[in-house]
Amino acid sequence: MKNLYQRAEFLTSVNHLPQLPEDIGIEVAFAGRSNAGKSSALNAITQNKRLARTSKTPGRTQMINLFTIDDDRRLVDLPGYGYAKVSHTTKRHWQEVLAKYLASRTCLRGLFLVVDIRHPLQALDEQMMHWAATADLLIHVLLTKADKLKRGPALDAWQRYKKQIKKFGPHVTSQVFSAESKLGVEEARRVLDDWYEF
Ligand SMILES: Nc1nc2c(ncn2[C@@H]2O[C@H](COP(=O)(O)OP(=O)(O)O)[C@@H](O)[C@H]2O)c(=O)[nH]1
Ligand SMILES: [Mg+2]
Repeated sequence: MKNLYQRAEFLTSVNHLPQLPEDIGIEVAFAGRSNAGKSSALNAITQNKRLARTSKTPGRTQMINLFTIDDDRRLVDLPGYGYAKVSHTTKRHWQEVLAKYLASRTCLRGLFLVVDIRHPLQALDEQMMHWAATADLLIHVLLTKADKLKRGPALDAWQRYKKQIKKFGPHVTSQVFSAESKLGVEEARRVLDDWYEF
């Protein structure tokens, strides 16, 4: 079957919410700590290595990047959080922008929370999930970099995450993923298909 996300194209980058495109159609946003693997996950899902820039230097994605799938559907790469080397002012700016975006964006259907499967869920991840749950958004947790673990430890980590994320509601889903090995890419696309009503 053809991958519908292959036709994703860069639309725009914005620093402030008023610069966003008109609030219509359906958006799905990817969030996570900087370096968690958001851009790589987007590239794997869209089968486009150059769609979202990936970096070995954490903290580089400091804008909201939007990609169109079609006239009514967009993917959103949110700025990574938790990067120690940015100023307090920058951190506060993005905290406010993320909170406001999740709370006020009407076309936002759901959040893909990208976490490194080797690390426990952190306070800022929980903060994002809390904001998303409060805004009645769908939440899917992508446990990425699973290629870094053997199958057993990866499944153990997934069980631990499931217990931790239960408190954000029974509708929160999660999966094991790897942009490197492409594990779980099809499953992630199926979740998107559902949210985008394809
Ligand atoms: N082994 C492995 N490395 C990954 C994976 N996803 C991302 N990375 C690496 O992790 C680093 C950060 O990835 P990036 O997608 O830029 O993270 P972002 O800051 O969340 O957008 C890069 O060096 C990627 O090559 C994965 O699934 N497996
Ligand atoms: Mg990125």
